Amino acid sequence: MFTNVIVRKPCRALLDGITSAPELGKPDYDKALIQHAAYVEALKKCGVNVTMLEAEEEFPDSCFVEDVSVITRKGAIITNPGAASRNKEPEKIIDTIKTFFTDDRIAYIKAPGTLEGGDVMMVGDHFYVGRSARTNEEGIRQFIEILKGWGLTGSEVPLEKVLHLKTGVNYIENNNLLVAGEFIEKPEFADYSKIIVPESESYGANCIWVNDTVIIAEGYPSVLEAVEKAGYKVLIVDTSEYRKIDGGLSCLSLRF
Ligand code: CIR
Repeated sequence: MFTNVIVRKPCRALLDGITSAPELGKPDYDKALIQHAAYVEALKKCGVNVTMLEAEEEFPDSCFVEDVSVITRKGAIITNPGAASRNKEPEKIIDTIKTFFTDDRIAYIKAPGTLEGGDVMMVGDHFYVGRSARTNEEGIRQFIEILKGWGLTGSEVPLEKVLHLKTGVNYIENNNLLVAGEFIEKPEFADYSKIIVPESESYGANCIWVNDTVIIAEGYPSVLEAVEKAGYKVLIVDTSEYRKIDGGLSCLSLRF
């Protein structure tokens, strides 16, 4: 069960967020704000308390709070993002994290280690960590070391194609995993009950489980059908403006 969610209002500089898909165009800021408000409403429907942080114009991608911290049931890890324009972004979340955790329950990934929360997938007390262009070997080593100190475990998953681990694989509890692309065949995930997302809907694989409801992105009918068939309540949120800068449902919040 999650009790708390942290989100950050998108800033106007969102239009300059990092993107691998410039052909999708720039986000429309007003539309992004409306979508963000709908996202927050959906989260509230799942029974969580939402902490909304102020927009941070200095960091175009700062609404993607998932990347700057990983929150476990034992403590929070402040990350060290591999993307240069995001590297100092975690400083902006520390004060908020401190309202939830004492200093001995807050750990930090330090250079030369890099890690972004989008590369971390929590399955109970185990954390899969994608080794990506943003998260390096040293970052993963530090992360797993911190987890061990808290009685939790972690393991590395190499990525070849996608930005972050959760771009292509997401755990929705009850042993169910949504998988797309390179994650469909990965041996690490062989024992899960897999919902295979077709290539044409791969963006839709980034769903979030929040207290027995799965929030999914608008416009991915086979994902919707499969998640409903698996027995979940579903809420749909349009994330079209975030998709333009490689963002999705999981990146927009910290859930704990
Ligand atoms: C970035 O490239 O860092 C942002 N434009 C998108 C971050 C998406 N975050 C995530 O998948 N956790």
